[in-house]
Amino acid sequence: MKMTFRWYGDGDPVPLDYIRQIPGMYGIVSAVYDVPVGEVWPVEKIRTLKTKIESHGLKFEVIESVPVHEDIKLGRPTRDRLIANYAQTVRNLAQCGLKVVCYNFMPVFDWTRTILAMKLDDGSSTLAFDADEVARIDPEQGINLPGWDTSYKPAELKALLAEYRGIGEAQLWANLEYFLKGVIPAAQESGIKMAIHPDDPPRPIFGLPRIVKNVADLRRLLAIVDVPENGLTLCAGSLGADIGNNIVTMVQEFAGQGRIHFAHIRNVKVDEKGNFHETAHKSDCGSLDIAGIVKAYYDAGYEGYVRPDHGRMIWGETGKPGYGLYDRALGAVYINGLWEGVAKGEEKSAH
Ligand code: DNO
Repeated sequence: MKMTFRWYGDGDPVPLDYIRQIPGMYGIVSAVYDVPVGEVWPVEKIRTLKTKIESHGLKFEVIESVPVHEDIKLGRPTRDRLIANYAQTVRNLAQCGLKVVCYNFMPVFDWTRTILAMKLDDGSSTLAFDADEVARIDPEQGINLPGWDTSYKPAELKALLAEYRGIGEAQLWANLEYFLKGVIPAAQESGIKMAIHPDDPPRPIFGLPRIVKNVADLRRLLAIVDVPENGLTLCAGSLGADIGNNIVTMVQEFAGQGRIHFAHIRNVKVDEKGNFHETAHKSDCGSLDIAGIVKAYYDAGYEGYVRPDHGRMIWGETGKPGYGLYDRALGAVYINGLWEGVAKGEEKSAH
């Protein structure tokens, strides 16, 4: 297991030098942020980013994310050019020594929360999702949630939502298949592992189809192109927001098959109605068995990348919601501790 930390580039308030001081930190997960979605990431830009990260004593082997253009998800005629660009970006990343590309196939919007700073009893604040609040929103009237992509004008958003309603899950699957068949060969040739991130939360919202949300979806995805380069970012917190998802058995199955290339580990407190909030990583802070998840990775002989996922805001820190330094650093150290505990336990029982 290689421990990594997400960093948003020069605008990130968390300095690389601080990340380096987290014990056991191997590398940075980042992206080129100033190339428009759908265009090729130039080799020079990737190199500049890599040189910068490495000059701080950290490796740069994982991209999160190369975004998938909406036209690809919608299956519009422009998709062939966009998929060819994506494949070229994959080759350029390989040329610069990158190993894993995380991406998602969520229509219109990435992760969704209704509040970015819910107060917890201990005075920390965290990201949360209130299912009733989402149900009350009429997307036709515009969506105004924290973190929501405001680049869409209300009329544009309305048209896009209507287009996706026409598409539904079956066509979205077909469009994902078309994308994978275009991109995975480039990944195979160049030695990149593609790692899809599941939907967050793992259920349809605002009438938008969502297709990467449970074990059946993950199996279906992997079967489309059944090679190791077509793999997963197994995000415990995203999938864990559905109490029907058992993350430990998912790790056992998919890490066992060598199909998880990137592990996102975080905890969430979930109720039956689908409301949830993010918690500290420690197992008893939330609903997920983080110790069991880490052990499952260990038992599967997992050698891929892992990162602590969102953290709460603690100790007066302000910054990008979910992506402060302190609580994520605690998460990284906790995960490393769990790993070492399992490893040492195994050594002992072997003697
Ligand atoms: C949220 C992240 C996601 C993730 C993308 C991957 O904090 O886990 O935004 O980076 O879905 O494409």
